[in-house]
Amino acid sequence: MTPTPARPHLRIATEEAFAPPEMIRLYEKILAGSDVDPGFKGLMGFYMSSPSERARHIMRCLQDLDEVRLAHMDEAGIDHQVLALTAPGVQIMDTDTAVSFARFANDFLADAISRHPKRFSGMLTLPVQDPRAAALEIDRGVRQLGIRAAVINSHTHGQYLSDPKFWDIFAAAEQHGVPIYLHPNSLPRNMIEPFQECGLDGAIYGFGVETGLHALRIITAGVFDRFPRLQMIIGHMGEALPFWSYRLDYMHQATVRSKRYESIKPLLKKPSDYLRENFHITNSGVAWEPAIKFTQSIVGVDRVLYAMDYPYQYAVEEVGLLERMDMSAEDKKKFFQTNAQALFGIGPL
Ligand code: 1DF
Ligand code: MN
Repeated sequence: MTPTPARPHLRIATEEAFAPPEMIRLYEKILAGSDVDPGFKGLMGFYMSSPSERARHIMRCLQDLDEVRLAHMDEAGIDHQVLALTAPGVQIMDTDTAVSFARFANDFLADAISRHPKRFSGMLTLPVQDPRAAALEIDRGVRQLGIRAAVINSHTHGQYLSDPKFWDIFAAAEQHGVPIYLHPNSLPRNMIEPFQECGLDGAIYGFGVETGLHALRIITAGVFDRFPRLQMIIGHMGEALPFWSYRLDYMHQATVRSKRYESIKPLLKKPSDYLRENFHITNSGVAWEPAIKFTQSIVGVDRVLYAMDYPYQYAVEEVGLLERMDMSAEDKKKFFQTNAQALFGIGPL
């Protein structure tokens, strides 16, 4: 194999998952209960019980924020990880548990960052079920823990952030300059069947469809007209939304003009304008030069960032593949390092 070339930039990976052992214990209780969410059972229920090598490797890596993870980062040439509590995080829990566990998980994350400040930064977990508490946790996380981004794992028990009842979260994020990473979740009960019966509900396709839908719902609900400075992040090459831009713009306008739906109202800008002005896109799971360059051409080179999706896609060879992209040294440095430093407030490393 061609060795990974030396480079004039650091590598910051921006969608990297962890799980405190205490959360795995809590998930065991949820999975032992009645009427378990089928998506949760199919996802975390699988990883927590499968004897397969992949599942056991993932469970071990998720729960380590010291030797194992740092060794893997060194092996792959990753200088710094932006950590996020793995999906579904606290969003599968009941509201009271979500509120208290989010605080625990964020303190746990802040501890790991303080043990390895050059290697880790992170995103706050939010108890979306209680939007006021989630807004307060953004405030606490920024002021007390020094964490300057947040993650939301798509829908919460089938509910979407396009509903104004959640918009206290957006108000707090905008006020604090906290970008929100809209990360996939397993599919909600009312969507999963046609995906799961053919095995396509997970990261292979279902995640992208559902998270892309969620991002679009946020756009078409007018969230960015109400919160114009709010920044969101979406992974997996924008969950294909850049590729949809032309059709989204054309059909959004046509739908508004025909007054076909109460819920599709006029927006100040075209859907693709919000992608360019309110979204950052990571290449998590997609080490593919044509898709990365196409996305840069749609949203600009300052808004496309590197991510590995450790430990779900711990693929060391992809780092070299991305280093060898035919791209200027300046743009490559933006992709691997400086866009992430600016967005997540990561200082000199
Ligand atoms: C998987 C993929 C699981 C991603 C994840 O979290 C995840 C997977 C539970 O392959 O089952 O974050 N991903 O982002 O692609
Ligand atoms: Mn992920």
